[in-house]
Amino acid sequence: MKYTNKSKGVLVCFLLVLCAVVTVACGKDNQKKAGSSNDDAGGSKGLITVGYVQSGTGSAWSLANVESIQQNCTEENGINLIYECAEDDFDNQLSIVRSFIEQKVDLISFTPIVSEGWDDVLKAAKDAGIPVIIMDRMVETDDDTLFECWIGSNFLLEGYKAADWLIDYMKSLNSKKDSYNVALLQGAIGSSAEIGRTQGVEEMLNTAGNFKFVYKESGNFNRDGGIENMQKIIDKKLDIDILIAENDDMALGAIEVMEKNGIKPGKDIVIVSFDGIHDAFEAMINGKINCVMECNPLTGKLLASAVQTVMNGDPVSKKNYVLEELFPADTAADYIDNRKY
Ligand code: GYE
Repeated sequence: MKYTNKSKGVLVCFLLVLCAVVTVACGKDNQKKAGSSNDDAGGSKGLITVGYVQSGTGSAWSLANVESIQQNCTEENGINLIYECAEDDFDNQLSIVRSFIEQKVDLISFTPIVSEGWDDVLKAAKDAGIPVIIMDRMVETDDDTLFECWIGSNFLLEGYKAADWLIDYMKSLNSKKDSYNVALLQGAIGSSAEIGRTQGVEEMLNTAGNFKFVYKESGNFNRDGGIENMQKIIDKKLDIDILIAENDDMALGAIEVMEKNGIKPGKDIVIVSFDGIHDAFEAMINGKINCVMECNPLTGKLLASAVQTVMNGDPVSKKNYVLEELFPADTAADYIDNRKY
């Protein structure tokens, strides 16, 4: 069918680009210690002082991400990590980055809460001679000399893959309906994770033609957001066939509300979500989520390695995508025991 071929073509192109990028990813596993640490920031042991600010910790994914960064950016690996969390407040995040500049850390890293609005602070870091590594979400800037590299997920591809699975799955149900009502729970608006997933899902389902978005709101990537939005969907008496949640926490919140209202998640409403946290795998095994598109938070080792590469002055590829898989519910039991988050 026309839409399927077109959509799959886009998907294949992205997969090829992804493979190419991953093969050159993220420098070497460099064990050399860079001796140029900055004493003002407390790096007196010859360690590289890295100021890292996480966006927030409202999702199980972010907690796993923080843990991975803290476990890998260690003194043993030559790094003195100054960890901060911006609690999902963009102004707060900007001022934390500025304070890293004032402290004269050796390198700054952060997960941008939103993608726009970073140029000034990145210019200030550049003027101060402090290299920047961006993690997970991406910044929107015309000047990519403002940061050394980025390590994260291909959110657009995640959206395509999830929607591609959904199109095939809905076909396999052989329902008599000729159109499906979709509710989309977006992540934090303006974050590249939200922008990419929303675009991927919308593009592909709109091209398919038999999916209608009847509800589209942000649930801010957290459980309460899932609860509140599902309650609104019920209050508005929207008859939805499909819920797409841009992370598992929102899906799990929505599931709670469905169950309280006698709706069977995964059956009365098909549910697709993103991340792949342990609770989502359990929900898949219990038939409550139909498919999860993984987003890999275990990027701490890549960050530690990239820090060394950058501080050694070695070349590093600009964009480094992590590998991630799609898990339809019937595969969950095979993988749950090996999930690391
Ligand atoms: O999907 C979500 C988190 O930026 C990829 O942020 C990340 C997203 C992740 O809070 O759970």
